[in-house]
Amino acid sequence: MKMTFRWFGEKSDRITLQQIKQIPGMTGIMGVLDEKAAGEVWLAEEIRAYVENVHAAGLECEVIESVNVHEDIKMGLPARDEYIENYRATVRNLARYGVKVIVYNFMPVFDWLRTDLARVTPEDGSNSLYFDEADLGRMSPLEIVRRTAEESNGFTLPGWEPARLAELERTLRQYEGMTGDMLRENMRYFLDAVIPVCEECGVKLACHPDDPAWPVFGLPRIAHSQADFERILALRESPSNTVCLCTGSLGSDPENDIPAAIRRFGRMGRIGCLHVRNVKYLGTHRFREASHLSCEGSLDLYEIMRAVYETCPDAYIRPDHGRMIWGESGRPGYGLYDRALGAVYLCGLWEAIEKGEKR
Ligand SMILES: [Mn+2]
Repeated sequence: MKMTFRWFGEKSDRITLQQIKQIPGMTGIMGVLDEKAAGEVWLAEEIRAYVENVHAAGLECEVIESVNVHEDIKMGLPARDEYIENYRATVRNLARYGVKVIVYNFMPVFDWLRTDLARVTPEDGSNSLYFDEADLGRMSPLEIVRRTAEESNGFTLPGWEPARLAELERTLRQYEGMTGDMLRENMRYFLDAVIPVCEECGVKLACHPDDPAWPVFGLPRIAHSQADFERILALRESPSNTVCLCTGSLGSDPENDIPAAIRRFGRMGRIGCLHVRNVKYLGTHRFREASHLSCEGSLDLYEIMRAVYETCPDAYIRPDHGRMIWGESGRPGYGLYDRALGAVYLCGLWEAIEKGEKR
């Protein structure tokens, strides 16, 4: 297991590489070039500068996240071929600088969605990301984008800066009538073009689940259950076509058995990396993000780490979203303190599992 930490880069992350390096057990980052728009080529020079910076801090940079898929690819529009060509170029450039896993998602229009980015937990005064389908039902897509921008300390929903709201309406209209099967065929087209390049470069492409794990605003979504991922992996049989197993995203639906999904895809050799965090169920389609500890959420983190240990022990892992504690403010879900606590807890579980096994 390689413990890593998400880092957004010097320009858009207040957390420094040195702070990350000081977290016990930390070996590397899961990086992102935050200023790149979907569809743009990540240039070799930009990647080199980023990776060298990470290496200089004594950390590895073998996983890159959010190489976002342009909406035209998901919609199957004629311009997709040009964007796919750009994606292939980005994969080659990342591989040149030692990147082994690239995380993407295939969610139409929205990346993750929450109805409250700073829901206070009355018991201890911390706050965390929260979702309630009933609240979402009262909001239009435009409203939720606007609210997210207002509540997120200057950060916006990925790709939806307030300046692009007019475009959002147009994009939503373009998805009208698209079914899951149609979206899956567009994904197949994308994978058929990109996976061969990944194979050539020794890179794993890892699909992140829908978050939350069900369709929103009537948009099709095809990556929120074990059965969905069986289909995604079957779209192109290749060790490069993998899952980014995000326990909190898949786990937002209590129907998903997370340890079972890890064991299944781990045994297949098809887990590119994992995001590990906990969620607390508060009702139907209603949850908040809890601390990482099993006793504070609804997921069994011990069983999750056991499943990793048993089936994909060399996987890259990062603590996923944390709460805001100790007066910290910053990018919702991505503060320093609670994620650091999460990382150390996961390392502790790992040590206990490993030593227990060797006894
Ligand atoms: Mn995740």
